[in-house]
Amino acid sequence: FDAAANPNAADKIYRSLTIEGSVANLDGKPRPPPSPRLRAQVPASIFEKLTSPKRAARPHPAIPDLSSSPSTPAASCRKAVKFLALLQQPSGHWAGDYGGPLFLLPGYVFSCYVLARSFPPLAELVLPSWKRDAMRHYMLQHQQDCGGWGTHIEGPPTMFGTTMNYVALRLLGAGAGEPQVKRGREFIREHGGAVYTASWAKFYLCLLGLMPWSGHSSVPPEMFLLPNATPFHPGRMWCHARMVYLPMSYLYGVRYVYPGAGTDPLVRQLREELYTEMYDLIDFSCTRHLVADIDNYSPIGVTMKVLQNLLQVYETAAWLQPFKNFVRRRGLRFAAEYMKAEDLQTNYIDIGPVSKVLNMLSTLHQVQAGPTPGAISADLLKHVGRLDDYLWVAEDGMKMQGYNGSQCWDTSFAIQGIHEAGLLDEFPELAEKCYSFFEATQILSTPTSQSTAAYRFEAPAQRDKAYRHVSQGGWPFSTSAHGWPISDCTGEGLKAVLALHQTPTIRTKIRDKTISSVVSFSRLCDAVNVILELQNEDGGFATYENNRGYGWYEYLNPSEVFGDIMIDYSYVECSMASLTALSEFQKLYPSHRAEEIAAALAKGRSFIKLIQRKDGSWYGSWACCFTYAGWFGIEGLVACGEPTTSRSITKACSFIVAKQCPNGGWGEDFRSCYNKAYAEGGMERLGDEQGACVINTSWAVMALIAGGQGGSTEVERGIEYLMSRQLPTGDYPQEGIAGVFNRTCGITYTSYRNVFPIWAMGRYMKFKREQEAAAKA
Ligand code: LAN
Repeated sequence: FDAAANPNAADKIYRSLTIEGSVANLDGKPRPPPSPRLRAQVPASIFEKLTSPKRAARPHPAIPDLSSSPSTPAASCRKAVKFLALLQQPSGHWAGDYGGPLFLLPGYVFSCYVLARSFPPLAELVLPSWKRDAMRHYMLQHQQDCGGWGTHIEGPPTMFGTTMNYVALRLLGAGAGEPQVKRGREFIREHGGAVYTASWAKFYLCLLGLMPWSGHSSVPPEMFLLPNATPFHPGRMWCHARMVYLPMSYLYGVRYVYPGAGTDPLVRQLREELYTEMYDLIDFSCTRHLVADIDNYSPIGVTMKVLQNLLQVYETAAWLQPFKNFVRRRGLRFAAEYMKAEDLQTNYIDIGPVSKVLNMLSTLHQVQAGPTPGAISADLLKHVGRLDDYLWVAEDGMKMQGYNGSQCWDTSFAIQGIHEAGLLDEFPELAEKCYSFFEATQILSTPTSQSTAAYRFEAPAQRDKAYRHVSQGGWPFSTSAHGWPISDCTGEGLKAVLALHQTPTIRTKIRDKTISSVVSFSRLCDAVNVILELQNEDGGFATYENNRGYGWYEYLNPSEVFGDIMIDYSYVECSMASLTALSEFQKLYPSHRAEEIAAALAKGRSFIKLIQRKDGSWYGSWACCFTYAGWFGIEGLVACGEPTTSRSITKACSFIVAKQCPNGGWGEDFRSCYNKAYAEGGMERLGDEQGACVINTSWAVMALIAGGQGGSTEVERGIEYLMSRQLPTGDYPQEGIAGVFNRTCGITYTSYRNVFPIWAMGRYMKFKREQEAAAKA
């Protein structure tokens, strides 16, 4: 890394490195000496800056009062808000590292490598040397002692994670003889070679010319041409699975191989490095179903294997080819058009990081197969322009995030936490910036302006063509440019706006027209409409769309490494966020769609009870895990009118109480998500010595107070625990990975450690205020 030649990059990395460092300096204590590992890995020029005594001596002007150690929850909460306020971005949201998965950056590297090789003038844009170095740094940081990489940063090694990262490292310039690269290769070979990696990794190997397409099962784009009524039509799949298999089907359909593969010496070397036998001697048509045990979370069922074998006949039998070619052309045309619509609707961000890079490669293929293969198209450049949206630089290097950020989600929690603490008026600037963020982030119309004519979304028929749900009025997880609304993000966004509308400083500014852009009543109603439309038959709420398929689709899950990805299920989290928002809205606007909201709440209440486990717990799908879901379950039920004395709620509270650690905190291991059974005590290395951590403790405390147990000693001890874990700056330690998706992959939510303690303490203070008021009355 040549920092002198790349001052901007150096500065970017330097700033991200010092977010922690500068704050740590402020308590006046000398910083611990940097570890030899850091010293070895951080470029010397940056290292100097980081450790310079001049920097350590310079106090941050905005951080007040580092010496005081708060003795009450109110003081501790206020201090935490002050710290959080420092991290707010000028546009009103909180930005944070949304990394964790380790299979995303390699996909990014592969696509950019192919793009750069195809269009050398783009090379400096997509993979300049400073990015390559920062990415390599990240991969090397997360390699495990055994030589392998996990599917995510805290997971055990998998062939999926290892093959992806190994190949990416090599493409980024790491030499085959480097010790860490060697260890990675040994890991792959010890596990039988890359023929044992998971299917998604095989897909990338085929794209790069490191495996022939005969080694990959068929992903026919024709599946999109099936009548919509077909029970396993892709339009019924969970949108993330659909939008990943869409470009996969296109690239498989055209059998895309990186055009330079034949002449690239690296490809030749990798073909020898990745397998235990000589590449040319391997019969890849026999290795399609192979997968290492360490990857095989969702083994491919017999039904799917039979189907894949039948499809193989369809792909190869000579007598079928005229028919196949005929339908394939149509399938490919549909897939290309659908991808284009997605690109336009999301401003080339696309729904997620996997489809982003695969859509870009598909666009590249269209250019290469078009009349002027040497000309870079505008579409391609627009794709390139949105690549950086997914990148994040932190102390462990440059990574690809799980989304283009978690801006809206984090901000909606922050606002609700501060609101419940009764502190929004004390932070008027923060509140106003958040308000304009929510105003700007609400999705105002179903995306039309740039969409192709075929996919203009005004009419349901056109929406249906892209299998999309109504968007107008929803809030996204990240930004409005991304544009996919989500049930719970809409719910949390709506609650945040309602909280801001109740804040006197914001009310005054809206009345005096100092705030000019407001979330009008009709826009609130649009949000309510999105939520109501999203309620499933079972009374619950899924993520982006209604439930359109059946649980048995999982027998057709071809991914091996992920679980429960085939359809959009009803989740306790999405249900609670949607239902609490409806209930809050109804309290303020009792006459709008009153009967429908009441019916939705009643149905939602039955659903949440239905999915409660016998022991009183709920399984959490999107964060770790039973503690998270316990908060959602209890709060959701209460919002739907369930009395806190009901059996459901008392059982749920008892479950949580029973998990409290002796030191008053709560902690849950990531294995809970994977095994779907509460795993305690595994967090020692990431939480405190008893396995407790601040985020889980906050969720538990919030759940218990919502469940009517605010006066219990468990809650008091939880609050004391949170206070004891606060750092002198008002920050909290970053502990184990909190988020999860698809059962097996962890994902980092950096703001949780700041926001949830505020919310828990805020809720506790509110409880105390109400208790005192009741006593006086
Ligand atoms: C997310 C992030 C947000 C999350 C919540 C809103 C928190 C949740 O309550 C509902 C599900 C949702 C929207 C969610 C689903 C899965 C996502 C999109 C992610 C965890 C972010 C990344 C992940 C996506 C699937 C990663 C790409 C990987 C693939 C296997 C396609």
